[in-house]
Amino acid sequence: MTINQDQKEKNKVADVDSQGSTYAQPKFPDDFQWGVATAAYQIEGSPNADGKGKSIWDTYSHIPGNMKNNDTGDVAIDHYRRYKEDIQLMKNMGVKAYRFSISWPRIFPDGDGMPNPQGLDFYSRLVDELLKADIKPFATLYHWDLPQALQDKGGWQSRDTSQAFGEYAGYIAKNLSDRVNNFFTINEFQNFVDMGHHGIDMVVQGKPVRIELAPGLKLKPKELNQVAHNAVLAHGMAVQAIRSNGKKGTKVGPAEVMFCGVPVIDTPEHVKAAETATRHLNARFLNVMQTGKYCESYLKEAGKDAPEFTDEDLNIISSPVDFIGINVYIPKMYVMASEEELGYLEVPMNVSHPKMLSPWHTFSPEVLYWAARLTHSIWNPKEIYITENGCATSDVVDSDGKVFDADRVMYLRNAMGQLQRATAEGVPVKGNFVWSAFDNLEWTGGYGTRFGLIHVDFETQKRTPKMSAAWFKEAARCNAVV
Ligand code: BGP
Repeated sequence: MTINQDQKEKNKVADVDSQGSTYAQPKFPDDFQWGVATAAYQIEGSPNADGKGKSIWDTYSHIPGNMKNNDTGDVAIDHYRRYKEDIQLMKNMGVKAYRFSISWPRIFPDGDGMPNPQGLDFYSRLVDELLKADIKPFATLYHWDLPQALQDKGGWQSRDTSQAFGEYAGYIAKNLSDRVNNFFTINEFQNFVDMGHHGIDMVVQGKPVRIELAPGLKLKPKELNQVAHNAVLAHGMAVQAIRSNGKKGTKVGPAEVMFCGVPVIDTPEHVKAAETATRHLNARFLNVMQTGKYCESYLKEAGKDAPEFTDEDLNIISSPVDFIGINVYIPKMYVMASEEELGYLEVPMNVSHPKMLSPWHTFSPEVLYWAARLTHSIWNPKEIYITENGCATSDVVDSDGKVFDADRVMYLRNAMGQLQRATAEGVPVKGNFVWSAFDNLEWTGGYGTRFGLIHVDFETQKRTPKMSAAWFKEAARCNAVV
């Protein structure tokens, strides 16, 4: 991109965020957290450093054909070694809260048994550095990098994995809860269960898209439902372990990808239809975690393929949480009221529906409002966090070394506007974590899909804050949509 001198002057706005906006914007509540999110495998690199064990992603990404361009997380953005510089960049961008994930096989190289003190030490140093930068740490315990040793013993098909996860969670709480006050158990149950253990075929704007994650299995329906059950059981065991090992006042909750039905029109009958759809869409995960029951419609639909479970399992799964974290990118569907048995009808999405860069990513900022509002009305948690939202755009570094991602700014402004609307109506949303702080390895999409507020040159590891980072800084400073 080349720009002339005049435009350059105007574009200075990307650098002069410190001057501040002058008009009144709708504010978020005073205690609202302006955060960014990342995940261990997507940024850390150093897969064998300091006694780390192998994860299923180390295995999966090295199988030719699994990843775009055969990319792997071996180097990623080298965050394991550059974490201090990265925290400084976040501080400069006005970040107040950081959601990162802990790599289970760094802590327990074999998944269970003997912990690896050097693995813990990395996260301990990371947390200290964050606190020094006045950034609040929010740690996710599982962002998909299962120790390969546990996969070899049956992975999430085995309830021993749920048990091992509980023990790992307790160990982390014991060692980090003196400085980390908030823990998310598992990231996106629906996605790692279904995409990792069956794969998903979607039709997006008329085109077929297949999405798969490690370990890349294709299980039968009953086995898949059992994996889902073992995942929520692991969550419940982790909640209990954090309660008994963590410092008093330590908070915990899930970080689930919210499958949200957005009502076509905000009228009572369509909103009711959206609630019914949303409850049903989250039956295996959020709904059972919050209610301690698998809903009838799910059990009926699953029939003989329903998971095996006990009442005691349901008690563990529904151990009380302090908040619900939801990752919100797209509505699962638009719905309207219907006389049919389900009580709702899916409204087809036009091919002309606007979208962002990723094939699955329709631009539907109103889902932020509805996901928050429906989480509140259906499950009524004390607090809600948006644990991820953001978009990939086709960023380029221009000849002046700048990245003008006006479309990401547009996306964030609209999404945050919708979230502000929810907080103004009294929905207890306590914070938002933009996905992502940095461009990174976007799973099977490799390094081609840039979600960061900070651009990363994957050859040189040079970091460049994008225009959206300046927008974020100003919005966080004003605690408003700017
Ligand atoms: C979420 C994951 C993130 C991140 C994000 C971007 O599902 O929790 O880790 O990757 O999606 O989407 P993607 O990389 O799948 O395009």
